[in-house]
Amino acid sequence: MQLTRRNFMAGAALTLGVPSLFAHEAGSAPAPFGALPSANQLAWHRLETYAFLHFTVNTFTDREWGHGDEDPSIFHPSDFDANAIVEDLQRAGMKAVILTCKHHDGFCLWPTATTEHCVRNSSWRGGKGDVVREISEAARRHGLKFGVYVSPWDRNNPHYAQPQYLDTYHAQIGELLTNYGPVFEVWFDGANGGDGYYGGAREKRSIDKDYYEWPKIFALVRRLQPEAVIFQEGGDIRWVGNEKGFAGETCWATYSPSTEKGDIHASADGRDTLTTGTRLGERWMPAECDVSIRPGWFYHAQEDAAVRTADNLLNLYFESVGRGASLLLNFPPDRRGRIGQKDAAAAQEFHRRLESLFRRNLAAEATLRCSNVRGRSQRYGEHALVDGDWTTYWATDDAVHTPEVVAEFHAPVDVGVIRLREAIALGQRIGAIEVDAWQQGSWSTIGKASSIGACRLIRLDSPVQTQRLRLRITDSPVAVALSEFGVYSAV
Ligand code: FUL
Repeated sequence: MQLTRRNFMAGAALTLGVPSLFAHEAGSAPAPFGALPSANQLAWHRLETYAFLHFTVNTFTDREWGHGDEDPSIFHPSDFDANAIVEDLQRAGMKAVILTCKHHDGFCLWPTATTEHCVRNSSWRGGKGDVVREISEAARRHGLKFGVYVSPWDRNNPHYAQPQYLDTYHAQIGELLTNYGPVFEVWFDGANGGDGYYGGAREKRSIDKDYYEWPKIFALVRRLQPEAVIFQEGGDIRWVGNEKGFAGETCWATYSPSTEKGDIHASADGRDTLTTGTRLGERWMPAECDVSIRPGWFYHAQEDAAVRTADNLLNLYFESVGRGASLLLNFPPDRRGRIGQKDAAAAQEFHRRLESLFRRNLAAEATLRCSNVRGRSQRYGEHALVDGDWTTYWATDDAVHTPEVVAEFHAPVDVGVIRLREAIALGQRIGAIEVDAWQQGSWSTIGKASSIGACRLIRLDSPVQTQRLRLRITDSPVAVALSEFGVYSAV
């Protein structure tokens, strides 16, 4: 007899007998486990892919880090068009955009009251332009969220490394978080290289880690933009430990900030705990993978031939979003103030391929059988695994930690990618899973993973043809709460 979802539930009720030992659990959700995400972090998890825009005087000097002595008049994009930029990002599937409102050189892309080193003194639009306004408004018009990057290190300011600079810096943050509408993320860079122009002093200045008064800055962000997440040590989102676009194969959203003092951003690559997170860590602090579509963060004509391909971007996606982190993909506008055609085309093709991959969840057309359903309640049944809703989930009874789900397809299917999402509002519960395919009369394991969290993608080296797939939770300290079981054909 073919089991349908409905008669499986009836069957389960019969075999388990009534009343169940766990009848009291029928209506109650599993208790939350470990560190939990805030509402801001939950909203942030939904974005998955969003863009960085690195744009400033460096675009015109061909540098990555401006010294701080640039003449503001050199900022002169010939054809700046915020709508065109945001439309390119939208076609690339980007859900938000973070603009470098001030990079290390100190030049402000908005007409700030805090310094003359800003767009007001540029030749662009006769000094009347405001890049922050135009990008933030274009983003809102196109349904993308807007975020700000505002570098703590300022190689232009004469008072940098002295207490006086802090008033300026905090006021700059205040302006950006007051005058440009809702901000979803505030990005505080950790780079502090030392030497700079500093109002003509041209010397090396160093600071200690408490210099910026982070508690004061965090309080300012919380007051002015209560829905924003903060990217910075001790904030809401952690750096993934490299700028190559990958999270660890195991990457927990939970993290125990290191007791080690110093600048976590100072190392270029592979800071292990940042990359993998901490199982059962004390805070929910998921990883963000910042990476550029070109070798540099800013536009350099000589890198026109080195734009990532759609294939390469897909790999980044599987190694970031597919491991529970986010992909913050940088697009450097060129001297026109536009995203290059090659960059836009590669990113658009990347998005098109992702859309076609995830268009059809084969598991939604299969008959699903779960080995256990919490309190045998319809509410926690297998249908929640395929309804596309992140808030509903299949859950097990408290005593059941290693359940399984079998998907029976109506005809053989080619399985290329599997997507799992935990109901993360209840914490990161699952420790490990395995996936088996029914082949020639027995089960063979085709995939394994450790951390699941908001998203885990298992990409098979080559598609596996099968009519029956089994997901086994092999390690969980508590009842399972899984929101999605997605089965997709290859990209
Ligand atoms: C780094 C900076 O030094 C780079 O210039 C860039 O802004 C990158 C996103 O962060 O720390």
